[in-house]
Amino acid sequence: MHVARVPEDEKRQYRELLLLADEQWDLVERYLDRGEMWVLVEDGATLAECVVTDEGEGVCEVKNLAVDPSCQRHGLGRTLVSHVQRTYAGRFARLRICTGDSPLTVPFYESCGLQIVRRDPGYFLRTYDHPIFEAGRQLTDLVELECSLWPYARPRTVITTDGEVDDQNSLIRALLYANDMDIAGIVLTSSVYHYAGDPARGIEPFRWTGDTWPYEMIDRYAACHGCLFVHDPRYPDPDYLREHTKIGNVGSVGNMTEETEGSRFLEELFLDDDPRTLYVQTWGGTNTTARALRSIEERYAGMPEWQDVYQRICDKLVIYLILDQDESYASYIATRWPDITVLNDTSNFWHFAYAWKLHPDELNRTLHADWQRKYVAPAAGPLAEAYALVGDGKWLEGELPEEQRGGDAYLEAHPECERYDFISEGDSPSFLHLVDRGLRQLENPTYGAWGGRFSAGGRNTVADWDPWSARFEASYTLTRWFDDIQNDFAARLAWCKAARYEDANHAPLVWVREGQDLTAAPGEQLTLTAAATDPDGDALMYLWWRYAEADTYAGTWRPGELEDVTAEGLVLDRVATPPAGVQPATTCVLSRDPQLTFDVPADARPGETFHLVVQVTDAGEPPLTTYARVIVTVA
Ligand SMILES: [Ca+2]
Ligand SMILES: [Ca+2]
Repeated sequence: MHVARVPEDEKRQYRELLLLADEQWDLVERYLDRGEMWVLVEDGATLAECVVTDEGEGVCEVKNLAVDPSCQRHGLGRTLVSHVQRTYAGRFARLRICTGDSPLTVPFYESCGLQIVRRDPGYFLRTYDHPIFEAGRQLTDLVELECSLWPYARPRTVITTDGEVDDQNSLIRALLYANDMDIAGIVLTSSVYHYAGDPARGIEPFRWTGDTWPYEMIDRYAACHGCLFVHDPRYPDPDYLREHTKIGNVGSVGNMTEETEGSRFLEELFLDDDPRTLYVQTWGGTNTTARALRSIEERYAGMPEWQDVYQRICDKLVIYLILDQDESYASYIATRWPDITVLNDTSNFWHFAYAWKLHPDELNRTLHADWQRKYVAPAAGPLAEAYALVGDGKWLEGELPEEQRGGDAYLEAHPECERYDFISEGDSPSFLHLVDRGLRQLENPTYGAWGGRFSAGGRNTVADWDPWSARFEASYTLTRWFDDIQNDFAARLAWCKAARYEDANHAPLVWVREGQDLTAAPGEQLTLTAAATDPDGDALMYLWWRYAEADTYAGTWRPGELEDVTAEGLVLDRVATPPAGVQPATTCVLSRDPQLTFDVPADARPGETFHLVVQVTDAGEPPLTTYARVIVTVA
């Protein structure tokens, strides 16, 4: 089952379905040509359709939504509404749906997140030339519902990268998520680990892998784009990505003395009038970002508009740091732009990087050679072919001999490694944080999701209970998701070669009938009902659990100060072990059914929260998981 756009000259082939939603053809004709039409297709049969129009002033409207009578009440209408919300979020601010005042449709649209904003009494009597009946009742009033599309907008982001082997792997994965993020650009930068050299200053290159590799990765993406587009029409055009890939300050560590193509590009992005948050992913040094900010400061400081420019940029940027890879953050950004929000991953990333082997097989099995060979084999397409694995024979131009993890010499020197083991994607948490699979982390990074969980101050100094090591670990806020993250990656690699939608797996769509922001009194019993559809019709497995570490309920023990785990002068993790006899607040499974009853503890205090997550995993290959998080606030 998939959603497809109907070509302009084929819209009238769906007359029967269109009339199901709007039974007077001359009224359908009023909007059909100016609308975009979408259909839900399974095995060549059209099961549902909708038409979306541009109503001006940032509003789009679903004018006509019909589900074939043979398959109503199976979540197909919801799939289409969800598709419209995600697809139009970047272009419109609000979604409007007008419908008859019917007990069938109004509660349905309300459960899709829309709210009644207006009623038009007598509309159906005035507009149609015959009485319209629905659910055995004659329709008289029109009900207008709306929702903001901002929550559905794809996060806007720019990637800055220093070109290490694991950056190259991260870019492959990032390109496979180019449908779920709005990638504003890719900028090459230097770091303490990698720089291109600067002959004028007598600086030799160090571990520099060149400046053509991002373009080569985009060429590979281009070779897959036709297939990827079948699986999600939001994958951007490869030419767009090429044009938005720039070379920044790469000559030396922390260099921000001169403007470059990359710094000028970032400067324009920071100053543009797109009101969305711009996530600046920092896979290397912050120096090109810092140069862009300095150029803005030099241009505006001392001018009347400076305070406005400063505030606008501080409100707009979120800099996601993977380690501090040069001095420019501390010496310039933190001092001159202290109000910019920073998400600072100072240690968790190591565990999706070179430290992944510290964990037991139960946790990291999807990083082992046998899993990689199965899903990331070169046969999986042009992007998988470029993905670097231990001992795979790849040689990275410019990199040091001892860092050539693709070579046999590396395997000999590292007997703990197996050929085709995962190498690293240490920078990927910076965009895994942006992948919204229902965990709501973009509302608040303390909630935790695929990019890990952060303190209120934006640092990875909070910990989750790791059942394998029986202690709280900051890294477990990231490693707990490994299987879901990796299976999702494998499915997208399969999309690269699957020319037909039905030839690959797609994740389920999940919602909770009672809503996702609930209030309850101490001692109250809540009943929650999860529902889901799978685009492939796969069987679904439900699991409700309480993400206790993300709660604010004070009734159970959680760690305060964490202890640093260090190796070779680097902080690898932050951990805590509860005192003997203390029962820590940890994740616990609550139900394996779609329905959950949850008793709010009697000692819960007003304002405290409970995070209840339902995860739904399909029976596809590889199995894919989507979540819905319900936050219960104590009244
Ligand atoms: Ca890097
Ligand atoms: Ca599926």
